[in-house]
Amino acid sequence: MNTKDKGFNTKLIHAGDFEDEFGAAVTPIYQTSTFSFKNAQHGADLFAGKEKGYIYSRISNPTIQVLEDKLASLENGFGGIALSSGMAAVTTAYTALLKQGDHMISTGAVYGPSRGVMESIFNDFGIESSYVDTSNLDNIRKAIKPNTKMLYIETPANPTIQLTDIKRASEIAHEHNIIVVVDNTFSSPYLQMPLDLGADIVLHSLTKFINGHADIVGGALIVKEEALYKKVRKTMVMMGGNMDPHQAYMVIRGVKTLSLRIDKAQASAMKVAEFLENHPKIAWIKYPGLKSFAQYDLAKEQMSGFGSMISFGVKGGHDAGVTMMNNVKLALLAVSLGGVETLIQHPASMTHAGLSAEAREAAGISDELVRFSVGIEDVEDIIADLNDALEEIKVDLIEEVALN
Ligand code: LCS
Repeated sequence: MNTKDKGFNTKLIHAGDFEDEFGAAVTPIYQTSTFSFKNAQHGADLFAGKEKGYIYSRISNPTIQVLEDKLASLENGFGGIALSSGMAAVTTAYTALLKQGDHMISTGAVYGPSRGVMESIFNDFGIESSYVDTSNLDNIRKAIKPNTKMLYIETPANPTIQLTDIKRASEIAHEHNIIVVVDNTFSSPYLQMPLDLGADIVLHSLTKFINGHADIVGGALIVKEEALYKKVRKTMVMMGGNMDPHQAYMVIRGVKTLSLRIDKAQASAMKVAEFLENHPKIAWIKYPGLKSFAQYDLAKEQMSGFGSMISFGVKGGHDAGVTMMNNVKLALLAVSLGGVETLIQHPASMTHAGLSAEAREAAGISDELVRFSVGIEDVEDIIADLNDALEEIKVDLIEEVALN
């Protein structure tokens, strides 16, 4: 079905579909590594690109292609590239766009390993990096060097929920021919469309909102223009970070309910955020939908909804936060996010433990920060769970910290 002029929800269900010879309503899983050629000439023509078709599943596969075409349609890009994980998407983007002697600028508060792999592996290959607070556009301007080739933005950032102005940051980068990559994992295309705002590439950990059911790991890159798409795709094929057909089937299944899940989760997140903001044991909270959120206006400008990720600090600091996490019963104490289950975790000791204490501090990832991913359970139960866990924090613990 051609969904080019159709609405977002129609694209979620039908974009990328092909007509199955048996009329299957759901994309079949082509669980095959290789595809036979009709004859030697056919094989040669496929390799030479003279004919379209499938050769080998690291290069492309019908099930994976449905997902890639669907994601490209949802993000308004020329083409999608599905990968085995979000980190495979990150490292493929770095490898495709940067070579020895190049420099990249990135949001300081990115997902820990997106920064860790740059600083522990790519820097050793002679690629320079500057991690700055990209929420202040002046920091981007100041960090640009003659050899800067990539601006890598994560917005909202994991786990600080800090935003970067995609449109204006892209304008600055493009004045210097710098390619802009936006990690859109926290919003998904339902809430934020980076390519329409000026970015060149969108990155996803599909593990999160897009698949939404905490049952696979996957990643994707969606590229706006054909020439850059071909370059990145070639890198994926050579590096071998491809997705598997069964994994693609699971994501195609999960993404169909993206808007329903996000509508429900973000409505609950607003209520959870209001509850936490008014709770006497909460020291601070960051949620883009709260009027108290420093970048509320930017959130309204570049996002069509505020999402379901919240970060907060408990009075009494790290120890009080640990007491709370040890006492939730409904929320799972687990990393990852964006699934139907509510999750809680502690970035400084978990997702961002690989960063140095200085890098965490500079990025605003304090030891007391607790990250909360609101699921689609009944919001009254989510709030009651938080309330009960906060009850377990004894007031003298809070006072003790205040005295120190
Ligand atoms: N980008 C963002 C914003 C992420 O949150 C993650 C994973 C990745 C990329 C990497 O994707 P993966 O390879 O895991 O599919 N974030 C995680 C987190 O916050 N907890 O566990 C994983």
